[in-house]
Amino acid sequence: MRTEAHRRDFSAHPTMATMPGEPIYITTPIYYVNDKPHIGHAYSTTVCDVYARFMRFAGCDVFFLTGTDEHGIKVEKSAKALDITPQELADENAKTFEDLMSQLGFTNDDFIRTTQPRHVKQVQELVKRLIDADAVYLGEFEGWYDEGQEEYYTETKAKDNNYNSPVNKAPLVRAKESNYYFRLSAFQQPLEQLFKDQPDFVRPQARRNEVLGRLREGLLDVPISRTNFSWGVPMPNDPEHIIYVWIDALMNYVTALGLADSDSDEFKARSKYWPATYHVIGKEILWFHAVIWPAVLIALKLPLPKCVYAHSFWIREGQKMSKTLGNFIDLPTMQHYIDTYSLDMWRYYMATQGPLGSTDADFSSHHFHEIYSSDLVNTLGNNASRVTAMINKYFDGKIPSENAMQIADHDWPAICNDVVNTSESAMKELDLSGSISLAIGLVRKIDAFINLTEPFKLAKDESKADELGAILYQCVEALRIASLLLWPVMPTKIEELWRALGISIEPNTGNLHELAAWGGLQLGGKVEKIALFPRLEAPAETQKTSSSA
Ligand code: ME8
Repeated sequence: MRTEAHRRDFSAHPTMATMPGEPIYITTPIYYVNDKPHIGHAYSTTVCDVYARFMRFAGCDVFFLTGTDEHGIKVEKSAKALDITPQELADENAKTFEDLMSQLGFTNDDFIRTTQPRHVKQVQELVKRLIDADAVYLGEFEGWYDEGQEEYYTETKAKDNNYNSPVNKAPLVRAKESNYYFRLSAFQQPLEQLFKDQPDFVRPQARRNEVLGRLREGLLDVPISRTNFSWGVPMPNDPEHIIYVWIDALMNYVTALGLADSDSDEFKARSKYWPATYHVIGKEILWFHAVIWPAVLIALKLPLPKCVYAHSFWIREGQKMSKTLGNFIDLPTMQHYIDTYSLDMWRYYMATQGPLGSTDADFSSHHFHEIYSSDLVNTLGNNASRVTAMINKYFDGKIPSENAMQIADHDWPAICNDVVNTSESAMKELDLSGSISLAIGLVRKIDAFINLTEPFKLAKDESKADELGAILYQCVEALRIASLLLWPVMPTKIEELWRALGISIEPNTGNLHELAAWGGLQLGGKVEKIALFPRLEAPAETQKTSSSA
């Protein structure tokens, strides 16, 4: 038997893994506008979105940034081929990325474009500060130049091609160029120190080890300007020189906060978010984020991000996705999955099955269908439908009283409290699948509890009405608490569930802890029967795969 005092105990002392109002800044890479959006872009952004929604719900002050990387020779060339200006090309393609953000229900607080004046102005200011700090100097470079490709080759590559262009076979020329260089070599020691002092600076661990290995080989200065194209930000002191696109792009993380423009409204409202909590990126761009970016920040005397999280890649049906194979999961393919299985299932699959660890993840239609059926249809959907149907059948749809009873040794307030805390801690560490599987695990526990206590049998015996009420109250209340933890990944379906449970919740008010306290559902509240996830036929290729397996 449990008393009222026992119940209040749990609501009064939620363990908090996050501080209320704690500023949190999470960023995605900014995406190149010379490509169309695909699953990779959707993935990194989903990871950030689920985290951002959860942390806002938990009461943190979150800023979530994404955007597009619009300068560089590639954009200039593609635009030329299409006979439009680079700005026109950038505008058109940036729009498809912005559309992606709303299509997939992302809650980014801003969308930065590197062609925006606010960014350009601050990049120039930041580069000026680097020059003033003597971290950038004018140097000379000599090498094998491919005039057709407008590209320098290393001695090895030039030799391998008999000093001819691998593309048009014309002889390579020995060319000299003046470039501005960033003094990366001067930051060897501070970077080594950073990796020592902040062991979680790069995650996961395997990626950190890779960076450390390369760092040990020694750092060379890097050119940060070119004169062979014009689509970019000019050097503040020498406008013939265009700032290398990677330096321009990395700076988006601070220009969006107005850090180099202290008169701007952005600076006033957003400077509190720096340093970033997480830069979420793909593993192929780790060197820029784990070595060049912190060195630039040290030179600028700005605090360093807390963590650069480099996830692995989605591959498709066992094969790497590439332009040559033409097997990218592009927008129309994503849309097909969303139309068939719901946007929430798409997000659930991304968040729970994605390559957040150090190995790649295989996207297969077979696996996608399996996860939908096992986790959403047979677990969450089935549980919500069972519980709401029984409350309708036995209690006229009115939430019964818990009758201060503890059934079958299940201390539900303690169980739920523990799940909420561990799920939140996992999310804080960006362990999305860990956090979500704890919530789904709670739903599985409710199912096991129903199987153990057999309310459908008790319903036949009128003298067991109190016990029946207590069981169903505990089921629906635990389901409500699990649903809070699942909202960040499946907002649409969970809001549907909340409507069926007769509750209205505004997650942006940051009251997760208050809501997660046991006893939130009021006696007599009205519950409607709900079917959240329809059972679907396995797709044709899935049937083939399963029968051949
Ligand atoms: O690199 N699986 O932009 P980009 C998972 N503009 N994620 C993938 C992926 C895959 N198969 N393919 C791509 C750039 N991604 C630069 C970034 S940041 C200052 C500048 C994701 O359009 C992953 O996050 O090529 C990767 O880092 C990003 O898309 C690359 O996007």
